[in-house]
Amino acid sequence: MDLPLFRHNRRDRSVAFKEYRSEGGFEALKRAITGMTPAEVQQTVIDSGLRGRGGAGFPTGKKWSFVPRDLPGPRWIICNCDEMEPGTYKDRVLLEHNPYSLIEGMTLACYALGVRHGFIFIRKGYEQAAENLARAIDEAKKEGFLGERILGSEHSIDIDLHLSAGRYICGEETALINALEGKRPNPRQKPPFPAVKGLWAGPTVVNNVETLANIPGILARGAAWFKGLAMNPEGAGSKLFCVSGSVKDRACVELPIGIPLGDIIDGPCGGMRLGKRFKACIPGGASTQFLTAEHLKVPMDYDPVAKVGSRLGSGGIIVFDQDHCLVEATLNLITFFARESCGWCTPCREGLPYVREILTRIETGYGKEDDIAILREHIKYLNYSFCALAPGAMAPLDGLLRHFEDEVREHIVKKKCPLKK
Ligand code: L3W
Repeated sequence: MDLPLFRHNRRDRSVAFKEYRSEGGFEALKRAITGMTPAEVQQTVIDSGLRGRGGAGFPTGKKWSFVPRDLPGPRWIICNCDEMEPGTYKDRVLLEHNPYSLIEGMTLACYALGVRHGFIFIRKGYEQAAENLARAIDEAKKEGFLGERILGSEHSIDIDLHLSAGRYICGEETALINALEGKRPNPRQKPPFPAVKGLWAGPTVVNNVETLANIPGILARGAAWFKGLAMNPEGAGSKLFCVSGSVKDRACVELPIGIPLGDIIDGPCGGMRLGKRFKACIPGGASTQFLTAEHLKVPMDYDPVAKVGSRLGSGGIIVFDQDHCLVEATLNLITFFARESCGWCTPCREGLPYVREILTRIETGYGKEDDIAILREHIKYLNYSFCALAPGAMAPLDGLLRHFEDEVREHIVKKKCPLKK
């Protein structure tokens, strides 16, 4: 199947500018700038059904339409490349193979929204991706696809690369905006949403790398083509799934939206490792609820996954087998979130270390029967935090208690982890 995101990829190196061009790269931008109005570009994205690929799945065209057009002063686009969600490495793979789709997609987004200046906020440590992007920006500028008077038109667009200071919270869109302004990266109150009041108080669209990298394909081949890529009738496009854990081949693969979960594991991932049995997986990065063997036929699209109590999230699938203790796995994730809390609000700052403490005592054989009820209460309390970090952290715990309460209770009754000798 001709899927758009990895189609220019070479096996073990980044595609070159010339190669990208000769395979049709930057043609969508050329056509848009010379023959489409910004409103037409935006309408095509709305019609395509593209949803945000960073985790929340918010409709991209709809987000763009929140940007007020009549306000004086600049508006901004930020590409969120602060990929730090445990289990998620898709944006890194995408950019290490091909930085051009993002640059072209971001330039198209700037054109559609009347933005003069865009920023790519990239995770510290993504050196190869950052190097590729810096080179791609230079090349695009030299060839007239970026910078002053693009392709001789009256449109000028610049893109800057900004290295994150390296904390998970910087990926939360409003914390990211604070970081970019040189402030401490605490999240801001929403509303106002960034689309209305964001960077330096101007309207700001924050989109994920994969989201923006999809725009050239949508403009080149049309909204109907994009919709038709999905395997389920209500879906649209392809999705990058980055799989880790107990599968034979851990890989980042591009597949149609709506492909059943089990087909990802048994297809490109070669099935389970060492003849192990599938026990559960986290479908979309650490802040999503566990899915179990009964969910292997669920189409991997936003609404079907939400219907079974989880989220498609970022597409970072972590697979567990029968020998994995899911109390320990959840504890591992909670430890990450407790460390990365910015400490701004009390439920998150105090609640996450407490949940970590309870899970530690359950895992090490010191759990008490009422710990399960206390954990359940905390899932409720931590949903009243300032931003999505704490509710996200509660997602795997919620899944653990929903699907594996017996395993948690067994730890408490046996006063040890039943999976450890
Ligand atoms: C204008 C409205 N804009 C919503 C915008 C909002 C944002 C987007 C989604 O967190 C999730 C989080 C992680 N007017 C609007 C509006 N918007 N209503 O739509 O908003 P929201 O609040 O649903 O999500 P969020 O706060 O952006 C994103 C989850 O993704 N996640 C995280 C993955 C992290 C990575 C990474 O490290 N790169 O991928 C995975 O599942 O937990 O729930 O732009 O402004 N009325």
